[in-house]
Formats: sequence, C-alpha cells, structure tokens
Amino acid sequence: MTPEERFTFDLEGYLVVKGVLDRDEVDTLNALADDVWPGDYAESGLRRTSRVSMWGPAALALVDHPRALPYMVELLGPKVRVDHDYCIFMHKGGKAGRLHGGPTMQGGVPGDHWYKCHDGTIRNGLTVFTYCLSDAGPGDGGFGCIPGSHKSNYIASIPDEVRTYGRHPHYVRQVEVEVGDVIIFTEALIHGTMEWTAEHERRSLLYKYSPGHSSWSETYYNAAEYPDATEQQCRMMAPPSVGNRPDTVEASA
Ligand SMILES: O=C(O)CCC(=O)C(=O)O
Repeated sequence: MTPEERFTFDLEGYLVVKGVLDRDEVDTLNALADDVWPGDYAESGLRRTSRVSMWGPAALALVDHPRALPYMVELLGPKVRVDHDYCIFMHKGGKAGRLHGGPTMQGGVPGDHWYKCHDGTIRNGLTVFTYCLSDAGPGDGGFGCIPGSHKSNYIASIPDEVRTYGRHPHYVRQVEVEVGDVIIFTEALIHGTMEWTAEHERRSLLYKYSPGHSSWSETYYNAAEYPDATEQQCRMMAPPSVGNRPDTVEASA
C-alpha cells in the first residue's frame, strides 16, 4: 500500500483501488456469470449467490488476484485466509438490508468485527474485497458506508432511520466506482447496500478474508472442490489455525 492508501484506509475504513481488473478480465467474469448463473430478477431487484469462486478459472483467480494480494497481506497479516465469497447483482429499484457492521459492538451486541493499528501495522478481522463489474456514479447507489465509523465509540447512537436509508445525513457516503475497481473495506466499518437507482445493472463480486487464526463463516472452503487451485490458493482456503500455518505468500528464496 502506498502511504496515502494507508492513511486513507486508517482514516475512513475503506479504500477504492482503481483499475485492478482490466477489460478482458471484466468481460470474462461477466460472460461466466451469464453462463453459470443466468436467471431472472425477483421483484426485489436483487440477486445474490455464494461461492462465485467456483464459477470458473477467472473467478477462482480473484481469490488471490496479484493486484489485490499485497493489500490482503498488509491488512490481514501474512497468514490471511479466504473466508467466503458471493455476489450482489442489482436492477433499478433493488434494495438490500440496512447499514450494519461496525467495530466490536453492534448496538450493544458483540459483533466481532475489528480494526487495529499498532506501531505502524494495520490489522483487521473480516475484510472485504469487492470486484466491481459495473460503474457506480453519483447517486447510483450500491455500496454505502459511514467513513471513519470503524473507530467510532457511539455506533449505537446511529438513528434507525439512517440505518434504513430513510434519511441521508452528510456522514453516510455512497462510494463511487468504475468498472474494474476494487473496494476494500473492513467489516468494522458501518456499511450496507443502498438502493440501486441507475438504469444499468450493478454487478459486484465480494471476496471476504480473515486473519489466519479466525473464521467468520461457519463453513470452510474445501480445496478438493477446486482441482485447478494453485498451491497458494489452497493455503488461503485452509481452515483457520495459528500453529505451523505457512505464510500465504511463500517467501522467495
Ligand atoms: O456492496 C454492498 O452492497 C454491501 C455489502 C455488504 O453489506 C457486506 O459485505 O456486508
């Protein structure tokens, strides 16, 4: 990460990395989605499915995309593991849930999401890498958050009408992205899905990571289900552990 990226992530709890995917990668992923997961939108205007990493080689490659991997290691540590993955596709008018997440306690309930920075080292619990297959311009909706809330001490004071998007105070931000960008955010950030208002479809692929010792998901990957996974991807898919876990990225000799 550049010093400015580190500053921004520490300040706001998320980061947009521009142009991680090139046009070919985006086209391939879109074609895979159309092929493997065609289907109609329900009335909600929202489609979600998990394990998009199984769609094919281009989707598996996102587990440790070379442009994203250095951010994973820096934000989650050398033993970073992939926790779970899914996608969010939306049509105009699509809605999903409310602002959620947040540091440590979510409205009085332990949430087990966390962000720390100590002596220049950043560490996070569950952290998301969202590969954007569509633009989200001003007012389009999609990913929204309360920048800086990963360090807030008053999240229980966020009014319910704000969490449910009934009111849009200045401290809630819809994050603008272009095709190929990646949004990285800690789940310790208050975040959610804002109503999609654009004419074009929203397509986002979300890959979530945990430090080597922990898991958010109740189920783990089974590398045997990914015969084409590389050794590095298999290391990332291993169940959580600390003792003797090799580093995700092998030290070069
Ligand atoms: O990208 C989005 O729409 C928000 C995703 C979300 O809420 C989450 O990952 O928990």
